[in-house]
Amino acid sequence: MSFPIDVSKYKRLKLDVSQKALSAEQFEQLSANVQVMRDTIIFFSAIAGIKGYAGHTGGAYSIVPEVVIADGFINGGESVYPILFDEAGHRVAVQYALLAFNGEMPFEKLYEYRAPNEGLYGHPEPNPEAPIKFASGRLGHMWPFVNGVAIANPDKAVFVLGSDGAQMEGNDAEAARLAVAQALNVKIMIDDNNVTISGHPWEYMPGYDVARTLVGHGMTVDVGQGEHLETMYARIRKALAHDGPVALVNKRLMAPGVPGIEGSHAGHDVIKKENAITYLKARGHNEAVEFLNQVEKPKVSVSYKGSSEDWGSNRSEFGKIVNGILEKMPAGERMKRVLVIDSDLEGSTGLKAIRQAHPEVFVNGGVQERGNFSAAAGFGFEKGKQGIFSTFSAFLEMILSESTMARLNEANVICHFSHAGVDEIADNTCHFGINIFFAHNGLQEGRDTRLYFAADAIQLKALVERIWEDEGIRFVFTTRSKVPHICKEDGAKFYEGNYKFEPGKDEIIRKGTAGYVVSYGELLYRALDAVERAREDGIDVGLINKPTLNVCDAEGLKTAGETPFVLVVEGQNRLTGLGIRYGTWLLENGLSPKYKYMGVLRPGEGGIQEHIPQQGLAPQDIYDRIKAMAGK
Ligand SMILES: Cc1ncc(C[n+]2csc(CCOP(=O)(O)OP(=O)(O)O)c2C)c(N)n1
Repeated sequence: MSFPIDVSKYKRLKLDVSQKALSAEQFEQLSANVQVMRDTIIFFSAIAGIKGYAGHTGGAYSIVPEVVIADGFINGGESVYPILFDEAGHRVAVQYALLAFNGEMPFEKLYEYRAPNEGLYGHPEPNPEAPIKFASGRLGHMWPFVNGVAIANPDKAVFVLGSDGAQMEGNDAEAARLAVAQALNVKIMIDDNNVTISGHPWEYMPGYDVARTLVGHGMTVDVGQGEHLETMYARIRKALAHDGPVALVNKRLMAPGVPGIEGSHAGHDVIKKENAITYLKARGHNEAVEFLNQVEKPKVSVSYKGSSEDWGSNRSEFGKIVNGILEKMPAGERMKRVLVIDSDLEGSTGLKAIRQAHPEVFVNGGVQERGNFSAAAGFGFEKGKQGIFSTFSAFLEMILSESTMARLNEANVICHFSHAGVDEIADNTCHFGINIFFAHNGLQEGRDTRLYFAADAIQLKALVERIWEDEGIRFVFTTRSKVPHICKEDGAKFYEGNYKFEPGKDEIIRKGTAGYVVSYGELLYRALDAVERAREDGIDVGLINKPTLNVCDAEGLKTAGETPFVLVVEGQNRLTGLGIRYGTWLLENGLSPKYKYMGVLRPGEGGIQEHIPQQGLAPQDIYDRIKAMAGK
């Protein structure tokens, strides 16, 4: 089937900075281009949604006018750096659309948005399959980088696509100051739609004003209507004609004109099939509707030896567990003792349940992890009080310096970092939470900083309840993916009943004599599957769970280290994870079994459950390694 939207209506514009207004013909073409590109984005992002790859429609759809105009100036041969950098990388669908419309990629490739091994990743990442020319995806990281591009290319203007969400990050304030002080020729076009993931900034962050903030930094700021194409053209042209940094603040609703998501934070995510169909039908794209009706979600059902058939979502459980603890506190005590700060990801990190049940302790802190972490830590400055901070594990890399200062201030914080590892990280490499051991940066003789990673939801409950009253910084990790429950040899759930979590203690899941696999988190049940199969094959290999990641348990170490081999299996970066430490512990303790460690090795290649096998961490890979180490 050929591409079901008539894309031939799109004609790339050639724009000229000396032309103050669009001709009637140019205006017509611009309008047609905007419409057909928007229809295309709705169509192909909906495919990813139906397939279960998630994604983002509204932001990409919204910024099409400025993308098409800026691209027209590049095509017109103006002195503009030929990349439309985007600080809000989740809007990558517009970049893929532009590649197709500019003939750099076949339109049919768009069907593969966020699919595994196709190069159309959840955020921009340069790769041979989709010729994206920059990487983005962590908010607040692009403008500072673009400043350097502008310094390196003093004869060119450099565009950045901005968003009101990304502008909350402190980095953007720094970037604005540098751009102003150095008179950099950066043109930032900000989609100021009053929508981020968990709501409307004007409601949850009253006082925040993108334009006034930038004026405060000394930027030349031009506020206008994002949906008014003539003035959008005139404003971009004027910004290009101006020597120095300019911010165009473009006001518009989220996903203007899209039924079901216009103006709503639901528009941030991928469009639902029903809404896409209503939209496409209204524009006469019947073939596209037919196409969507035929797309199916790939079915996957797997079960793992040694684990339960039922699965739990640890990241969602976290909120419920905290609620359970809060409920046991006298109501008047809660606000005095606990502060929960979300960084615009409450729906993903489980904090939403806390906001709903206990709004009195909850703050929506917006997209500003560093400040939010420190505020949580500052709340926990006094004994008996504690802050709870949460975001994705990928962004742990952002708060390291703050955690050092929080430790020196003897602050009490529980940090829930969800989306650890790579499992089901559809957002791809920039969202991999693989450097969680960076949090292990205190001093051996200083205050404890503990890293905890439960293997299933039952263990998580025991763990959080146990460490709640501890002091200092406690990092609790969960995954995006669900996990089954770990079972005993008789099939009963391992962590049910009288189980008590003991910080620092390794746990023997299966006893062995031939060697041991040491694992934790989302790799434990996979390792268990491999261990069970190896045992069936006559290799008496054992399995240890290491839920306290950064403490050497001498007893657990001895149990494993006195057997012929030890294999560490983890979903963390092989260069920074447990594997690089465990070998040292063995040697330090006079133990010298054969030693290997498996972890995350390479950038992602999209998809959902494909990530773990792509890293060579599937049960079969673990099984093969066990066999090799056992000499079988
Ligand atoms: C450093 C960092 N923190 C958090 C996120 C998760 N995140 C992705 S988009 C987003 C906010 C979206 O708001 P905005 O950028 O204005 O985009 P829109 O909702 O308009 O699409 C957040 C919190 C991220 N990608 N990077």
